[in-house]
Amino acid sequence: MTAIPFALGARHKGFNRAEVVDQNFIEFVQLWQGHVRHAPRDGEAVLPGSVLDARGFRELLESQLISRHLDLMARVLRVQNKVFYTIGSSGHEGNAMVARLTRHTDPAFLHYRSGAFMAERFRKIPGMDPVMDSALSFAASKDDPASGGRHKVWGSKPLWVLPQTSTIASHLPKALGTAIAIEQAQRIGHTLPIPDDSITICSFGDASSNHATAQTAFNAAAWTAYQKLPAPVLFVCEDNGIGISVKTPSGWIANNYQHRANLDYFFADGLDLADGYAQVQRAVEHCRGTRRPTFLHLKTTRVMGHAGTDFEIEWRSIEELFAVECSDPLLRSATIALASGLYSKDELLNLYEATRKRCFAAAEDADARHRLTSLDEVMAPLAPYTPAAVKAEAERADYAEKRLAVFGGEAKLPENLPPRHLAIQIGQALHDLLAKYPQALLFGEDVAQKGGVYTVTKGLNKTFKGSRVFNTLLDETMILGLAQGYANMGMLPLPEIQYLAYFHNACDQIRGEAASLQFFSNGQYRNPMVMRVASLGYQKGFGGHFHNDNSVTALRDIPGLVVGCPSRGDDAAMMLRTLMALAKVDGRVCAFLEPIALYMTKDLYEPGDGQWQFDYPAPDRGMTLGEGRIYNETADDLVVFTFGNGVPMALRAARAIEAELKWKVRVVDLRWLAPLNDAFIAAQAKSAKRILVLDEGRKSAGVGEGVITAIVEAGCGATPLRRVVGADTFTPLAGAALLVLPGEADVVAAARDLR
Ligand SMILES: Cc1ncc(C[n+]2csc(CCOP(=O)(O)OP(=O)(O)O)c2C)c(N)n1
Ligand SMILES: [Mg+2]
Repeated sequence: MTAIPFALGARHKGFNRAEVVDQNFIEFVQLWQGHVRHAPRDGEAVLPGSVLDARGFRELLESQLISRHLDLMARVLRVQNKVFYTIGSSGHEGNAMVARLTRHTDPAFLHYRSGAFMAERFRKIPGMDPVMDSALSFAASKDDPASGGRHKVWGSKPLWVLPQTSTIASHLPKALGTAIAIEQAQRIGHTLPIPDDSITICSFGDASSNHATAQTAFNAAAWTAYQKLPAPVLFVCEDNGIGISVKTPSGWIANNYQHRANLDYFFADGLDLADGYAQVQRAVEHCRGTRRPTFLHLKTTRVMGHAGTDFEIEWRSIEELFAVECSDPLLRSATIALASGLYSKDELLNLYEATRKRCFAAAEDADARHRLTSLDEVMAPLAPYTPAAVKAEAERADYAEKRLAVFGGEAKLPENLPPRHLAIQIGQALHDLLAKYPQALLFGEDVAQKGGVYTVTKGLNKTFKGSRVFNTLLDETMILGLAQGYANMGMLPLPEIQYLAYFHNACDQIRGEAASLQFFSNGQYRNPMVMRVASLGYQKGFGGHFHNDNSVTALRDIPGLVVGCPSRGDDAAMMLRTLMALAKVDGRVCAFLEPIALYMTKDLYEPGDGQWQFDYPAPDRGMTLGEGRIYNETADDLVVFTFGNGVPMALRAARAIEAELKWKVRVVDLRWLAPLNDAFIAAQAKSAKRILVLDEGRKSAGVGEGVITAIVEAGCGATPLRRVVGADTFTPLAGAALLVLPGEADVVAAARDLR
């Protein structure tokens, strides 16, 4: 590492460290004195002993300068309101080496300090302009090719850079999932959209490596490799020694990762292109060749603070700042440029200034472009829905032969069997869907040989084998990371979460990640999936809170997510078809809440009446998103809106109400909890004399609130209305559980109250 003369930094005690860093580069070049070699030709080592050749160095240097000047431009134009993001890449420009040494078809999940990586990857497709594309993103322009002006993200469809959110470490599980998917696709005969020997690249900061979501991915990667299964992911830890203002203990990254079994550690000096290149190359080649999870510890530094709003001078000593600024990798690159004889001082400074000009010109151009100006524009890519195509796909039944093989002949087709209950019919529907979609995979905890805790998935593993139906490690975050990975590679994942309480444990993988991908990529990337979750209460006093969690709230407000909840087997089968069609056709992320307490329910009114078993719908029958089921449609004395366990409960209560109050009762099963079908609710409410909303979830922010809002907004606020709802509490064990959940008697009592 070449130190810059101390006097240089000492002259700049200014508040604006971006200006200081900028000036440092210029003065460093002007004052540089050293031996100048005979300039190497393209193909010759840039410096003796370096693996990097002259052309490679020139291009990397250019990428580094583009990245630096984008940062400097953003700091200047932010205050003029022309740029809306100032987290930069300064000090991390060595990551351009990772881009150069990988392919543009290696899916990349990038740290926010990836300006130089992007500039370098842009070279891989002639005609693309990293400066203009980045400027459009900084300016939140509608023309931004990454997100269409929705966020400043590093992303590109042609360059296989999937845009990431600001939540640190949240991208590691899906990066690993994508690596695993690359290999698994080949085992199930699925054609990948990228070459078979691709790897995934996943970069993040040193502080972020401590996050639970990062640790989850490292553990799962090692767990996979330990079993000799391939997982070609290149984790790139860009270690600048700090996270905002908190220093990473010196040596922590090496100490923590150097000797982790089944996570192969490599170090590279990201501050020095001449030395670092061979080190990065070793890591990339190891990952691609061995298909093992690889941890590249890339030494970086951070100049110009965490973001434009971080005035380091206010909380760090000036001596420390000088020292950091002296480690600026661009000063080392300048030394290589000059010492190698590739650039004269004037040529280097001209290149520096020309790059500055280019970045500012692009930013001014971007500022003049259109921005998002209407809500419709903003939301356009969030939740695409093409009803006719979804219906056609849901009802497509062109796999008759496969069905015969799966079910074992005509007589054993489920529609030819007697009526069955929910658990059986979900299992049958899943057999059907795995037969219909060769690219579908079903996975989760205990789902394979055991068939899940409630045996819903029993038999699938035997029929479709371990590459398509398999147990995962016990980690919901990783299950959902895997799902995103498979989806990224064009497969149709059906992840199972064992209980709703454990979805909450990993919620961000859907909330922050999967559900946001179409939005932040302007519809260019999609990660369709149907997440099945064993859900809700009423398990006859069994299980306590964590097996009876009734909070749908955390799912309902996730933008773009579809949530379905059946109350009976035939509906479940049709809903699953629709959800798979939504995933396949429109790339939607879907959740399917299976009411555990109804899995085995066969009777409705009396023990043995068998009235909660239904005929299996033939495979050409689907259901429209938002379509509810109405029982006793012409009744209007009382209309009960409900879902899930509430449906059979309301039907039983209706009998009692009819007997006691002589009212005719209509029961409306919503079936779709997000988005709620406001028009359908309004239509049902308008023809009601009295309304009851039966919501087994908790009182606050539950489905019932949405239903009542729709009723009031439809102008039916004057209709007498009561809500029967779960209490705002955790669910206790044993019989006490029924104290917190609505019961049949509560429904009847609420009806009396409406007299
Ligand atoms: C889950 C989460 N928690 C907190 C933050 C706020 N935050 C953004 S960056 C950052 C520090 C990250 O440091 P590091 O991983 O070392 O990356 P660096 O910025 O140094 O490159 C924090 C705490 C966040 N974005 N996400
Ligand atoms: Mg850091």
